[in-house]
Amino acid sequence: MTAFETIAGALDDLRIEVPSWAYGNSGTRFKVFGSPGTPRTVQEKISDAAAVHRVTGLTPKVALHIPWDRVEDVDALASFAADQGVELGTINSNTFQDDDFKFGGLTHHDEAIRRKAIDHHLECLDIMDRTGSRDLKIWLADGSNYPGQSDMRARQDRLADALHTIYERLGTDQRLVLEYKFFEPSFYHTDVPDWGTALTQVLALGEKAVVCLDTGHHAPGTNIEFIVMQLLRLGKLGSFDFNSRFYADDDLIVGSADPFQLFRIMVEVIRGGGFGPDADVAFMLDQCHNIEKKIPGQIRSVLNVQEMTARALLVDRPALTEAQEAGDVLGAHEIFMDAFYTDIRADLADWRADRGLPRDPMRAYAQSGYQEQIETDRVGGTPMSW
Ligand code: LRH
Ligand code: MN
Ligand code: MN
Repeated sequence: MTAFETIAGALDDLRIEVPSWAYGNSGTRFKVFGSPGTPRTVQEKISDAAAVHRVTGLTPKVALHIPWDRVEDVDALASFAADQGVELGTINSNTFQDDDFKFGGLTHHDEAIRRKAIDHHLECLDIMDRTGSRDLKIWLADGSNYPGQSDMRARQDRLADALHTIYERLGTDQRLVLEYKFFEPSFYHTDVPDWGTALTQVLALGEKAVVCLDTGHHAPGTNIEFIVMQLLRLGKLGSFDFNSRFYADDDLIVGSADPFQLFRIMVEVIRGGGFGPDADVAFMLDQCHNIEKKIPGQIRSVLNVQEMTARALLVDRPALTEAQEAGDVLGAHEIFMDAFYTDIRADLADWRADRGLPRDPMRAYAQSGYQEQIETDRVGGTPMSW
C-alpha cells in the first residue's frame, strides 16, 4: 500500500463551504473591476457555486450573507439550490452596511440601534430555521478610530448582553459562531479583535457558541496553528474562514500566499480531532476574486485545501511522536517536512477518477462551456457586488 492509499479514504470526509459573495464583483477602495458573467441575483450566485461542486465534489454548501443576499422566499431559494445540487449553509449576519451602524451595532451606546442589530440576527435565525442551516456566523465591524472616542469596557458589556439575547433564540441544533478580526474597518480598537476576546464571549454564552478563525484576521507573523490547537483543545473551534494574505485581510486564494501555513494549520486540525466523520469544524472559504475569474478562483481554492489536507494526513504520527519524545529535533522536523514536500497531485487525480470526478477540475471547468454561457447569458441587470 502506498502512503497515499492509507489516507485516501479519509479524504472523503472533506467538505468546504463556499461563500456566495465570492462570485460577486469585489475590489478595494480604489476600484471594483467588473467581469463578464457576474451574477445578478442570489440564484445566479448559487448556480456558480454548484458549478464548483460539479467539478470538485467538495463544496455541497453555499454560505449566504444577509442582506447582501436578498432572500425573499427562503423555501423557494432552498429548493432552487437543491435543484442545482447544493444546499444553503452558514448564514452570515451583516451589521456593517447600514448608516445606523456607523458607531457600532451590537455594541452601540444607543439602545434602539442595538435592538435593530439584535433583531437583524433574529431574522437571520428565522431564515436558518427554514434552510436547516446550523451556523449563524457573526462578524462585527464595531470599534473606534481614535483613543477616547468610545468606552471600550462598556461596549464589551453591551456585546455580552446582545450576544446573550441572540444565543437564547438558537434552536437545539444551531450554533452561534463568533468571528474575530484585529483591525479594519476600525483602526484604533475593534470590539472582537482576537481569539481571546471571542473565546471569552462565547464561553459566557454556553455550549452552542463557538469561535470562527479567519486566517486573514491576525497580525503578521502570528502563529495561527497554535490558535487552532488551543481552540480545538478547548472544544471551541467552530469554523474556518480560509483565505490567504500577504499584508492585511487580503482575501486571496487560500494556499496561494503561504501553502506551508495552510499545511501547518491542517496538521493541527487533524491532530486536534477537527477533521473526520465526527468532527464539527466547518471549513469555509472567505475570499474575493478581484482580478481573476471567480469560479476558477473558487475551484483552485478548494483544491488547495484538499491538497494540503492530504499532505497533512500523510504526517507519520507515530514516528513523529517517537522523534519528539527522543528529543530528536531535526528528525522530528524532517518527518514533518517530508509530508509537506510529498507531491500527491497525480494520486489526487486518480482519487477523483475513482469517484467519477474529473481528474483535473480546473481543466474540466474550462472545457465545460459554463463560463462562456454565463458571459453570454448574463447581460442586462446589475451585476452583484460581494
Ligand atoms: C470580515 C470578514 C467577515 C465578513 C466577510 C465578508 O473581514 O472576514 O467574515 O463576513 O469578511
Ligand atoms: Mn471572514
Ligand atoms: Mn475578513
